[in-house]
Amino acid sequence: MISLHNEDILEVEIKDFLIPSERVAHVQVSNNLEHALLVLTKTGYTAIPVLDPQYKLHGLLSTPAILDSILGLQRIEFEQLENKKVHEVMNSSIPRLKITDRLKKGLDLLIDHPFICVENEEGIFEGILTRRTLLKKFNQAIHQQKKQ
Ligand code: 2BA
Repeated sequence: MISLHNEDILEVEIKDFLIPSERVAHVQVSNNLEHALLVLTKTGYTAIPVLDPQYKLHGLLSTPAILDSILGLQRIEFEQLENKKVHEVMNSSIPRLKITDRLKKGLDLLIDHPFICVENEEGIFEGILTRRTLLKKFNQAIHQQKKQ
């Protein structure tokens, strides 16, 4: 169990733990699904953020959602990929964090999601908070506490 000493960590602002937007793979709302599948496959990630040209966050796109959208009765209809757009398939009801939110809120959301998108007050995408980053932080804190 994480002791009370670690309560301080939970109050830290998440901005210190972000993967910044310039290092996050993303797709644009108006991209076609062929391009999106290429980005997802090349980066190796299961799901990535969907942004517009002003970097506003619109949702998330995953490989399963793309494949489901081109599933015909008998087969996967890959020829549909170039005609369909990202905004038709993305999930737009996603949890979001503000850059000023505390790690505690991130922890709550990361129980059910592998990563959470972080935006500023204007809804501009700032980066993501991942389970990996959070677990690393807790691991460090627990080891530090053991040494004391
Ligand atoms: P997934 O793609 O399902 O990846 C699950 C975990 O597998 C990742 O956990 C990471 O530990 C590892 N992993 C997958 N692809 C990787 C790669 N290309 N390089 C290094 N490690 C990789 P987290 O790091 O906690 O990430 C959680 C989720 O956040 C990922 O789920 C992905 O959907 C998203 N994500 C993470 N970093 C991203 C980035 N730079 N750009 C876009 N999306 C990212």
